[in-house]
Amino acid sequence: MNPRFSILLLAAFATSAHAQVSDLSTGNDIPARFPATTDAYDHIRTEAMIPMRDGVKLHTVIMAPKGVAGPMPIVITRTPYNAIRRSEAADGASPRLALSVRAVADFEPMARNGYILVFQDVRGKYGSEGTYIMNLPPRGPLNRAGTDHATDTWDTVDWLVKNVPGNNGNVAITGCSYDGYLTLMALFDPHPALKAAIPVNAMVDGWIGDDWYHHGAFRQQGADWFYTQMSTKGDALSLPFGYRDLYRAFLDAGSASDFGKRHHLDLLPAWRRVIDNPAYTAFWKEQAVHELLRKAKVRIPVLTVHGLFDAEDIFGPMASYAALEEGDAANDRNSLVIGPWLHGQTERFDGASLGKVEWDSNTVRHYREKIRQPFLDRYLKGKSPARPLAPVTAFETGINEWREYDAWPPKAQSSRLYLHARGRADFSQPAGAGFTEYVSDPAKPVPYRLRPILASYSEWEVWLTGDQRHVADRTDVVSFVSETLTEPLTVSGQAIVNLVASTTGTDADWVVKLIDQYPEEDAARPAMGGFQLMVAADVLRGRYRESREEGRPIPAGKALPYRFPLPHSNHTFLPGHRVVVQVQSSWFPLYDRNPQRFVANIAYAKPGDYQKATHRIHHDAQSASFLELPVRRP
Ligand code: PG9
Repeated sequence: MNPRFSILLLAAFATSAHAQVSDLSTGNDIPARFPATTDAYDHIRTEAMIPMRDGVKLHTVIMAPKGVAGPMPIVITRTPYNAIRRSEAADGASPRLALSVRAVADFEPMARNGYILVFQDVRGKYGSEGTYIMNLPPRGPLNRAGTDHATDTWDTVDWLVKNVPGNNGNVAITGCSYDGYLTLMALFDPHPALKAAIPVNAMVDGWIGDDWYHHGAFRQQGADWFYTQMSTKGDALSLPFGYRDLYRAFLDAGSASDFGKRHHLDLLPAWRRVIDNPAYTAFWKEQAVHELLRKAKVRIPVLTVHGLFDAEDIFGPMASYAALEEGDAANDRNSLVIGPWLHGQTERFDGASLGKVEWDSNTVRHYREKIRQPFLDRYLKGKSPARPLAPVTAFETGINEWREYDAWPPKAQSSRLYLHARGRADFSQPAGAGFTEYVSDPAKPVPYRLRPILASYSEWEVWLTGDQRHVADRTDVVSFVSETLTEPLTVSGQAIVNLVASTTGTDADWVVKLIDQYPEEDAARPAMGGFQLMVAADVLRGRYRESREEGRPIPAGKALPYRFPLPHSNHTFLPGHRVVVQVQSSWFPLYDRNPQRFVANIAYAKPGDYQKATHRIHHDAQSASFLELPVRRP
């Protein structure tokens, strides 16, 4: 062997022998610095800690497309749900901006059209400094600090336009749900560079009809949101229900507060604030975003996005739109798009169908390309749209077509659909005496969707389009059904429930659903035969029938009026279909059970408070029960 070669071999052997015995515990497999492979990126991704006026720094991800000619506008999303997650592809890292922002917010058309995208963690969450207060109200009686989400947005916009290379000085803010609420918050003190806002499915009022209560009935199923969102600064914990079927999980626990205690929710200040404020007192009124917006004199163009089947914030968007509309006398700044969508649909999914119901076209793509992008291009790039955006663009379900209106709701005639004996419904007033009776037993509440009710979010979000036949034959659900329609019936706006009802108890919930019942057989869509689609539905906690501010016992046995609006709809009941009104007194476990015996706060009801009660829906000449339907003529 060549002596030189053998020396080399020896050296190699010695090195490897040495490596085998080295002390691994002194090293670190994670280097102090690792340069991510960003050369192939079509954008520049940076992270910054942006200082607010009180010194708190907010963690911000900035994604600027490369190679765009000319300065670019900025679109910000502020979130309590993790700015990093908002800016990363769900199915693996991608060098392409358009793919990266598909994860939670589908901003692909913005990426393609040369927009800088910015995602920021709100105070106290994920990478940001400071403390977190759920839905921190604007500065005022409920927030005495010198900062709020409006000032944080102002400071962020100011920093971005001064520090992000290549920006054109025009900024928009958008976001869905909580992020939509944050979008509305920015309107209270807008930076001059803030040129447009797109609140999507925004939470606006926690008591009237969004996340926490609907007309006083507590939405206890939100418990897992509190658990995940506020037990840690990130989202390290998910609520371990210990049950496959949430129906059993909540029933076995007892009241909402008993359920909360089981899972230490009583240690979370926000949970306690919500369950300890069951009436519409100053606590809720002072933070009702639509009421605050009414006074705010907003001058910024706003495009409000509403989903007709939004399981979380079905009240907020329409309420904030209506409030902003009051300040838009020229009807040129404030616009609305209403789609056949679930909560967050426009951000996360295509929109050709929802559950089993088909819409015959990709409604979300239409929104992203034909509505959102021209709106942004107009206000942030000064580009005139090919076709001006209508003040209101609304999808009409049933007919499955887009419609344009000057205002919402469009002109309609209020028509009374009366409830009659033997489960009939029609537009004629009842003549004789009568009532329909059912026994509501809190020990066997009506499930709001088909059991088992899984904790899975994807099952939850589509429930409003679920087939209502799953409860139609229960003895504690009463149905009033119209004749088969011979002509189309279009309902645009809010149906108003007018029940005259009595109970043998001293409190009761009234759940009312307006349903489109499909023909028993449908050759075009055989699987939809007899389907019951909930067009609009809601609940009123009976104790609030006279005053939202104060719950009052119901005098047992007394027929009393209960009046409340259902969420907006824009629906045509087609010939061959029937209109159905279902009434029931529980919607479990989404809403906590009304014990049907008046107690000070239902969230703290004791096992002995829950009692069966017999409820009557009256339909005689003097005490008629009906739905006022906003019927739109073609
Ligand atoms: N609906 C959720 C939420 C909004 C506001 C407060 C709390 C929860 C959301 O999806 O963000």
